Amino acid sequence: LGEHSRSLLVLDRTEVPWFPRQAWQLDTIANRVLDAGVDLTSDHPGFSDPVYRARRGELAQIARQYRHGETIPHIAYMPAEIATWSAVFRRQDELLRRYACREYLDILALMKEECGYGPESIPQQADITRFLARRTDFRLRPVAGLLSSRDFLNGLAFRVFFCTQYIRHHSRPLYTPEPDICHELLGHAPLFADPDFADFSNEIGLASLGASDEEVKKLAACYWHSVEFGLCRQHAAGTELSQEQGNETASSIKAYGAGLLSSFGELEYACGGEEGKEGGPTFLPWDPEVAAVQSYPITTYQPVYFVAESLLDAKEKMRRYCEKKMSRPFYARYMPEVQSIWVDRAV
Ligand code: HBI
Ligand code: FE
Repeated sequence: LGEHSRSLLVLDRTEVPWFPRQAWQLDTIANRVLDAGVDLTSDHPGFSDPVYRARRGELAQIARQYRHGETIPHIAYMPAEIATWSAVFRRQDELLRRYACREYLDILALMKEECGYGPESIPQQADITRFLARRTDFRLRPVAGLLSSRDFLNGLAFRVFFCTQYIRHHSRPLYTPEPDICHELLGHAPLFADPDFADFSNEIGLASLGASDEEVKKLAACYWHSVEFGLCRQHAAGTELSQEQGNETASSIKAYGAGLLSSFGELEYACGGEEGKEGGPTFLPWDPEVAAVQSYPITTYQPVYFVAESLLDAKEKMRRYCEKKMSRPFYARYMPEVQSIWVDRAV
């Protein structure tokens, strides 16, 4: 288990890909970034800006030095970075009121009070982590860049979200080719304070431990169609009453996926149109079995969105899928008291 390479474990005479069983082992995973987070490609908006590149290097270094359990270091963001955040925050804040799910909006309001969310300054990961840990035992942890699907999802098994600390280039505040703090803090962080969403994320993470490459690919697709681009129905207050009376159900489709919540254009595209409109996206009911094999573009708006009945519905369907579909010969459970994975053999 001390090995850090991609070796195999033998569990119940079956070979299983290595996976972390204790939270400190996430330190190894966190530094296996696919792109160093600093080698920008020539089409990146910050490619020919030496100041931006140096800053990226600095933040990547802070992430690399971080060890599990430490307080996340305070980052002194520069005026140019704060200006970019402000532009994104102001624009998004207004749109979110119209298209984000209720759970997200309730939590965002709390985070404005308790975590320094607002247009004036960039919230600190340490403050967000304290907020999340108190509510759902979820945590953010700094990471220098993109991880493999397996490594990234393995973190969720420990209720840990690998979170970048840099911001997109100021020349294009509405565009980023990679996750940045606007995406992580506005898109992802708030919903980890929702118990159902937190458990949902944890569920995908646990299923990824020791899963086959093919299974990881399916889990990553489920993650994409939910945590990144998921929609859920929201029933207006008093709906139960009107349903009893046989009236039409007043429901609307709202966003809970981070890729939508942090994107100006796509949020409106996914939630602003009429369902079934010509030329608009396709909406399918949330079904992990279908989502697992539904292909997706990563550089354009999604042609297909999955709509859950609620965050609880999203979680329960995901749990059932994981119980039924994972081929590995054991159950994995997260034990929060000792921040370890309990492995139990299947019978
Ligand atoms: N790595 N750092 C980081 N952040 C992500 O959001 C991320 C990742 N690796 C893979 C990934 N997301 C997803 O697209 C899925 O493959 C899990
Ligand atoms: Fe994301």
